[in-house]
Amino acid sequence: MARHLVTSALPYINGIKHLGNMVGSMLPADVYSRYLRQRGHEVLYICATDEHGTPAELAAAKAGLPVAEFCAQAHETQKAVYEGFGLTFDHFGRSSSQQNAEITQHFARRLHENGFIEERAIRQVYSPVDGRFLPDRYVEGTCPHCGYDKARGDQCENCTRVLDPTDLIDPRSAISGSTDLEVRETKHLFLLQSKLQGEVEAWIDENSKEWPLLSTSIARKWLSEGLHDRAITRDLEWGVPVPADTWPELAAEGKVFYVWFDAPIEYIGATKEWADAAPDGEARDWKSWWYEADDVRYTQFMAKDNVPFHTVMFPATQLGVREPWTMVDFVKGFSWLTYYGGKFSTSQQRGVFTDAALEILPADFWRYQLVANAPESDDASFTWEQFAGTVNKDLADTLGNFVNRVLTFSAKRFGETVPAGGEPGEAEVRLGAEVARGLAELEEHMEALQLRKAAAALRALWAAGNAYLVEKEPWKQIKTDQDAAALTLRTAMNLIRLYAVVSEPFIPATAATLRGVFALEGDSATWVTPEEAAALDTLPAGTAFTVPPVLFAKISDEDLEAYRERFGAGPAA
Ligand code: B3M
Ligand code: ZN
Repeated sequence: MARHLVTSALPYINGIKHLGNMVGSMLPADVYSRYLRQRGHEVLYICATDEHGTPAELAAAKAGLPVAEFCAQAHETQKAVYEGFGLTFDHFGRSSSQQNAEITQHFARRLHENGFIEERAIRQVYSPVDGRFLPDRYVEGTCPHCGYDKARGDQCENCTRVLDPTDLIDPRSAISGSTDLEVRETKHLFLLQSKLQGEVEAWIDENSKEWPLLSTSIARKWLSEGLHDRAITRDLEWGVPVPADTWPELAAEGKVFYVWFDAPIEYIGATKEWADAAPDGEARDWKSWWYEADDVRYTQFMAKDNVPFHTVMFPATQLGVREPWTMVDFVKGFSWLTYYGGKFSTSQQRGVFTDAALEILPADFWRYQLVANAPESDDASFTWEQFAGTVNKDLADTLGNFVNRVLTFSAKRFGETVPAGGEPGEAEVRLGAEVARGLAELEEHMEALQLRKAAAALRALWAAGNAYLVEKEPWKQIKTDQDAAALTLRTAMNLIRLYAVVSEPFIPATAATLRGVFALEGDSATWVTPEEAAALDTLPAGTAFTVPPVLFAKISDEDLEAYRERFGAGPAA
């Protein structure tokens, strides 16, 4: 048994996320956390809203709310959606917490003491019309690398390169649209990442051996371009204040830390929030997960645009602090999920957003479809046609129909208890061996975090049940040999019980329904070994059961048409 720390990239506070965000961070982290818990590991799954920086200020201004109020509301809204998706965070925190401010300031002081932070005067974009400096996303313009004309001052969405506002061609203010911009001098703190390049490289060499290629290739590319010293403070209202004990002048000017400096530290901050929120009598030791925590295995989940920050910049920060904070062991990066091959776009209302998804269908439909088609090594495209295909074939036919056929037929012929009679023969031994092999495969892919393959292995387990039914034909057996039919149905019910356990990470609500089918003690989702699964005899004859309602309603042609109509389909305009 190990201790597993799991984090998924912190969703920005500025709006409801789309399915692409979900599949590239929180959902796979939840699937993995659930699996680890079922296997008896101690798991701490931490996430939070990322609340600082220009996106938060801009969204608050648009909503006409003070930024603190906007963030408090938007946090609750996002939290409710994630609960709807069945995400089992141990804590869903807020990067604007006091805990994060304290740890962020501590990191900054330590970096300063160790010679990795320096004060520099820099030239920054100033807008006389807006009466303020325009950091990051407050400036928009044309990307100097790829020519995309809506690039933001912090990063180009199109080519993912990190930018400085002064890099943009034809810059304009994101607040007023003013192009009357000047460059003025102001003081900021710089993180001297260039001094840490060698250490980060050595750390990557040593620790990235098992990472997926997507993660290592991005890390290597960044390192090969060289780590540059970066400004880690901003002229904003909202953020973690620069500590006055260390930088009185900057603190007096109201400087705050750059959002990407405090956001990864919030993984730690949120863990402290979790500990501070412990109910009476429950001891939660946040530091045991993060400090001198040699027994902790730490896995991070994120989309590819976040990989540089997690594989290079945050490690540089942690190394520069010169304290034994937990560093990541495995970085699971994801490519993009597209909508009919194009971008999901909030501004153009293209694609499916997580709140709307739950309005039309329960979470398990989405969870399974998204994980089974996750953009793991390449981009993947979401289309309604493919969604309906996966749901109808895998969930409705292969799993749902199997469960209903077996239970309905058995209830009708033998009553609502697992039927006795018959001795397992060659077909059952063969099925057992297949199930054991399939389960071992599922475990292997889960351990390696190959989620598409894991979903395929799960689907193969469901399909094995169907093949067995087709082979044995209990509806024919019953006419000539009651015992033979009873054996077939009892064996099939054992499969259902197995599905109720091994489907849990992917479709937890359905798995819970399936566990509730049989009148067994408690609701054990404890993982089973391939050997136990092969025996197909954990459900004793005589166990009472109930036939559940249809597990997955099929998506009809009319549904499909309605979804296409509501969400738009086809290539981007
Ligand atoms: N909020 C970016 C994003 O939502 C950022 C991730 C922070 S992880 C520490 O894609
Ligand atoms: Zn670009």
